[in-house]
Amino acid sequence: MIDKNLLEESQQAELANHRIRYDFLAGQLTRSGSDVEGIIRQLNGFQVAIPSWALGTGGTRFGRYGGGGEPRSLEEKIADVGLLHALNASSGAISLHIPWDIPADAAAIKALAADHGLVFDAVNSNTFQDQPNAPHSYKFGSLSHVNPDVRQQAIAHNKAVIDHGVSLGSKALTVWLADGSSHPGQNNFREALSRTRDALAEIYAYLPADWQLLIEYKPYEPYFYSMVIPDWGTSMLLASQLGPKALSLVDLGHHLPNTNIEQIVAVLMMQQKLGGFHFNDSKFGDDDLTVGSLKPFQLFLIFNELVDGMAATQNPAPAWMIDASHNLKDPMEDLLQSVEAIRTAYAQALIVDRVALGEAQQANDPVRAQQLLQDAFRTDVRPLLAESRLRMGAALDPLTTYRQLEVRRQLISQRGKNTRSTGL
Ligand code: PSV
Ligand code: MN
Repeated sequence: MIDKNLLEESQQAELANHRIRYDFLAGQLTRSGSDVEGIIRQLNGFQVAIPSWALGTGGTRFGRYGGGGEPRSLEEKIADVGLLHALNASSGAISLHIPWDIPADAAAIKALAADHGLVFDAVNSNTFQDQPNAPHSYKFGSLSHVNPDVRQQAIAHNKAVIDHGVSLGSKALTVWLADGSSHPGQNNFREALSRTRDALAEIYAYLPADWQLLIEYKPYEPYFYSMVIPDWGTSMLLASQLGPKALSLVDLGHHLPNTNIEQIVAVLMMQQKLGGFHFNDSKFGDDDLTVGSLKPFQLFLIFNELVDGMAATQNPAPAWMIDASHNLKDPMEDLLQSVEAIRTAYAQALIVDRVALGEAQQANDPVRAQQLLQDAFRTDVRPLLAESRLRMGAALDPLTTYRQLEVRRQLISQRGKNTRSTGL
């Protein structure tokens, strides 16, 4: 846990600088019509879940280079997320992937998380890896499999994941299916999709009344010819057929290059079907790069639609999560950078002059519309984020504090150099 006195001491010198920067920005924004206190309140309430598989080092099929001090258990993963949350006051939720992280004693795990100020976000099922004692293999699919026994095994797993989630206080199940084909002719597309829909309907029927089923899509990987749920249209089709508790989940890395993701967001929200978000950044595919590191403007445009959609549609509040596995960076540093990028895009979207934008659209004035978006995107909102953290007792600059307090060195000395986390 972070010692609050040490935290305060470490940033004492920076406080005066922050004040100058914040007062200047707040003054500027107020003059141009923004409600700065309202924005800070919205930022304070914005929490991005950390997935339990993101605290360890990932790898590729060509190898893995561990970073040291990785959490060896769910308890240590919770401690790591707690640490992030203590630093940024924005990572107050954890999302479990089962069976990578099965809570043996749910009450104790829930209490431990609460000690760190954390709640449990959506639980994720895993039918893309075979489990040691499972009678059936998912090599040729899970919910779409031609064999009803395999489908039943996958359905039972999803129900068990819901049970775990209920014991932890989660309110949603995220289903990502690795089902698909790598060879033309291998699958009957229509039959694979209708088997999937029927299997999802069984899982849907098992959901508690206040739960949601979030359906993720992905165009390729692990299969390279077809995926059963390749795109948002198929995901929304399934969600619409299943019922109001089923919604689509957008993972930024699950789009082909140049896809207009912000438009997908807008349409899903218009249909009240945007249930969740997995953040990452990518150059080529599902690259799991740091959020906002390559395409910050796209991230801003996405948040522009999210903010607009949250005000203008009846879409329920989506579940936010980072979905990335880190190969080179210290995972905790990467997560701090990712959360900061998400909050930056959110804050920039909050300062867009929406009335003027609507007028520009009505007047068919693309120059003015572009100018309005650029004004917001080019505003350095970092003092707003720092102010929000300061007011919540967190760090002015989480990454600098993380390094100053030598957190990773301490984790390595407690846990060892060669620990390995469950996950990817
Ligand atoms: C699949 O690529 C995915 O985005 C799904 O959300 C999985 O649950 C997660 O990554 C981890 O494999
Ligand atoms: Mn994902």
